[in-house]
Amino acid sequence: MKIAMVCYPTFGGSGVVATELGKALASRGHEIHFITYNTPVRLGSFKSGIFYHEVRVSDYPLFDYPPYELVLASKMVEVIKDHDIDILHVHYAIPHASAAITAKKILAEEESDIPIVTTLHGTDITLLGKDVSFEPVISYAINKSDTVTAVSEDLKKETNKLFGVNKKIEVVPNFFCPSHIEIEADEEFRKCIAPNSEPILTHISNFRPVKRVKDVILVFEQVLKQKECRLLLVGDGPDRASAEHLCREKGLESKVTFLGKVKNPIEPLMISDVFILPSESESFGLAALEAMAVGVPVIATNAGGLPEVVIEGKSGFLSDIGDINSMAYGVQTILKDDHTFSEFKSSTLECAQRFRIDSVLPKYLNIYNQLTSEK
Ligand code: GMT
Repeated sequence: MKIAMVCYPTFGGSGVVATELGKALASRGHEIHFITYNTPVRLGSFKSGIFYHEVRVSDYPLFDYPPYELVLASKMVEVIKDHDIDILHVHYAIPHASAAITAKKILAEEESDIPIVTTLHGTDITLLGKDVSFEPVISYAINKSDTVTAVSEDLKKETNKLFGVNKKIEVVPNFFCPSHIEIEADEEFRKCIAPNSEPILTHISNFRPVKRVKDVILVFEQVLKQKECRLLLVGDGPDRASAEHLCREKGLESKVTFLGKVKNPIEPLMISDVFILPSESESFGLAALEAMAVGVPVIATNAGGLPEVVIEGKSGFLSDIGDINSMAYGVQTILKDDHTFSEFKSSTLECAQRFRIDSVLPKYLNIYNQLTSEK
């Protein structure tokens, strides 16, 4: 099958899921055409069956706001026609789904049809979707897509609540690829972060307000009162400066490492003992799943789709948003003694297994097959 995969090329979860899905499909013999404005971060080196088409926006001086969506729609039409694409799979409602609808209409003028699969990832619904200026376009794009998927039951529920959706949304959860976690922990790296073998608490995100990075630091401060440990913060974004400031204010800077953006989050996760994700909203929490996939238990909030990923008492603990004491207690429980810690590690690994790519990929393939047979 020939699939055009449209996504954001950045570190965000939606781009990561789209890229990994495309790579997994290509390794099973499908032809994948990525359409986006930059090489997707997780694309890696050349692989057979993978093509990348760059969307370039003109910097014509008349444009105060470069018309990305229009150029994207044109690129979709061009790629679909030139490569005889069977399915257009767009990740993230804005502007990808709306551009896909434009492309579909253009092709319909030429008596040709392209089935559209739209995957909703979270912030396109829970943050942008709440902005009334986007609402009509998002509703339209969802309703005109041939199939709509959401990455969790919670996101499906939120989408139905916020928009006038006239179709069934299918839940296809995010996944991890076992081949990507087959790396050794870097002991030198671990030693740099925790020279005396202290447990390492880790957080990975885009440091946006929704991630509540300050809560991570407050939880760490609380845990430190009982147990020597280290904090590893991975990623970058608007709240990084204030997080660094908070660490200095609390005198924690010698025990906290800000790593910045990394291409492969598995490397810091391999040296981590507990992962902390205190988000205010999270449709799924891909970072939590990646931690679980390498046996790192997760302390998360009970927001959004997180309870569908993190299983209370098995792969970690869930707390109310902002409940620092409860989250610190969760960390302390996991790190109580070697036996408890290793029990948690193995039950965490077990909980992650249902999100292996081999269980999730057939769900997307069924959707594609159904749409192409209808076509
Ligand atoms: O978390 C972010 O801010 C990035 C965002 C994105 O669009 O890439 O992540 C969303 O999609 C991920 C992949 O499906 C989910 O795992 C994240 O939970 C979701 N983020 C939020 O809902 C805040």
